[in-house]
Amino acid sequence: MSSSKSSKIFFYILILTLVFSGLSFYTNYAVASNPKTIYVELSQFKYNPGRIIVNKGDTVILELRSTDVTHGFYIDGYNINVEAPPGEVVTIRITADMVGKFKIRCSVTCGPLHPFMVGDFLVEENNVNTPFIVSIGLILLFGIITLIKVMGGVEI
Ligand SMILES: [Cu+2]
Repeated sequence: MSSSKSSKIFFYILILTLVFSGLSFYTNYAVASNPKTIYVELSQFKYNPGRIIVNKGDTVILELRSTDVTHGFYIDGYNINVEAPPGEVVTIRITADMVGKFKIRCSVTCGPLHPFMVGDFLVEENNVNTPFIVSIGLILLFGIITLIKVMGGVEI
């Protein structure tokens, strides 16, 4: 194998790796399909997951649990504001009828960094998980290119 050929293969593997890491970053988010329960952990000073993604029209059930002190769960624009005392599971049901990005905020003063306890509630218009589909497409594309390069030695 010539050094230029192996460096090209290396290049494609590198791209594949980047795509995979981008994909895995994306899957760290909670993506709801209809209907779905999402478990959210509240602690000083964050929500886990910090980003909840649903499709328009979805009914999503959130199970909130605080691991330390009482926190609040307020969704800007969705008229939701509940308190989650430690050790309790607080269940809320949301019908995602408005598309957009809505801030989740802690509505209970829970400590010095309380104002920074925020998250995102994303309601998407489309039914498909576009970044996921694009990532899969890219992986297939680079996989095929790499196969052609390795198997046939064809210059592209
Ligand atoms: Cu808090």
